[in-house]
Amino acid sequence: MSGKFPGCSDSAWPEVFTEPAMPCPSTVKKSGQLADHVIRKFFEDGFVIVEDFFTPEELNPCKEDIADVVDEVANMLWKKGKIKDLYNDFGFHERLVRMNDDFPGANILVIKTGRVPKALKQLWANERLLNVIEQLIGPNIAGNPVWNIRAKIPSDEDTTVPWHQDCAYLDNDTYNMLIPTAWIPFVDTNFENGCMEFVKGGHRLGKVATHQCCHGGTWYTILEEEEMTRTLGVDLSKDREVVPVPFGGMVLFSNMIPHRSLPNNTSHIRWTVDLRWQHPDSPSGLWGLKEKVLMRSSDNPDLEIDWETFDAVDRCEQQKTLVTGYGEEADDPELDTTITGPWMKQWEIVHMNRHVKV
Ligand SMILES: O=C(O)CCC(=O)C(=O)O
Repeated sequence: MSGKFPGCSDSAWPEVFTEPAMPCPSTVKKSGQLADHVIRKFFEDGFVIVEDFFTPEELNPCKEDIADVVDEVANMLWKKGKIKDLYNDFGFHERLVRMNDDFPGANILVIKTGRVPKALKQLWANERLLNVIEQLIGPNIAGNPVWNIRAKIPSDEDTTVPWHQDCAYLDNDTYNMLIPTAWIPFVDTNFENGCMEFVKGGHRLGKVATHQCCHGGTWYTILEEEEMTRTLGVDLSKDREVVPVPFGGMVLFSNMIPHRSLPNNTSHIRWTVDLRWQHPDSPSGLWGLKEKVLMRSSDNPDLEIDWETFDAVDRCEQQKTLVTGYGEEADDPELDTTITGPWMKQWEIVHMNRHVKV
């Protein structure tokens, strides 16, 4: 970590692997910063829950922007005769469920949204949130290009994500980096509506277990429990933890920690976003397909975030270019509900479906 935390020579905390050593506690107090024991828990367990962080004023505009994305998809599907109604009477928690009943995969079209809505940009670069990220990776911060709006509709295989380490979706030049995620819900999340489950300490060896592709009818990688236990030295009978997070809270987690999300057994959508950050001098992990976006620079306190350049590249479109021939062709690209990407070449294909069909 030399040079990444200027002025910090404290070696009291062991380096686990190259980047992810816990930085020295900040001597400068900034708004939003978490207590040292919370930061320590992130490094020790691989994740930490922060129950009360965001105000409704910070989260509600994101809900409004997401509702606008749903509205755009609804109007597109309606014009093409794919849904029976615009379902305007249904709100944030249900409209997409109705759309999905008529056109399965409507929620994937929302997930594939290429540009970051304005309020999500504000959330991603939120001053207090960046002060927390600074506690994890230091004062120079970029947004990693992997971000997702997750519309987990009830009983939906496509949004029930099996065990994985996030690094399994990234190029192996990121394997010695810390890329923390903030998983931020727009509803109270719990066991019933499909919150996350983590395997405590699974990041500590700094290893990436062998994943496979693709799970069920989805584009997700698979980390088998036996492989996780063997390679990451975890004991699933005691290390797993289901992590409910209320509206206003978040869970911060490491790119090395094994985790999954549970099924949504309610009648409402579990809306969340996951946002990632990294050191700006390190690779972006997307095989050169899309670059990170600089958010904070210790040399330039007046930095303006260049969202225009970031928005100009659609990650889902770019990902396809490295796996040509993968995924079923859609007659109409606007109705394409497949997701393909380079991780499909990184891991053995043990199961074919419409996303990987070659
Ligand atoms: O939100 C989910 O359902 C899964 C999120 C996840 O696995 C991730 O952000 O890496």
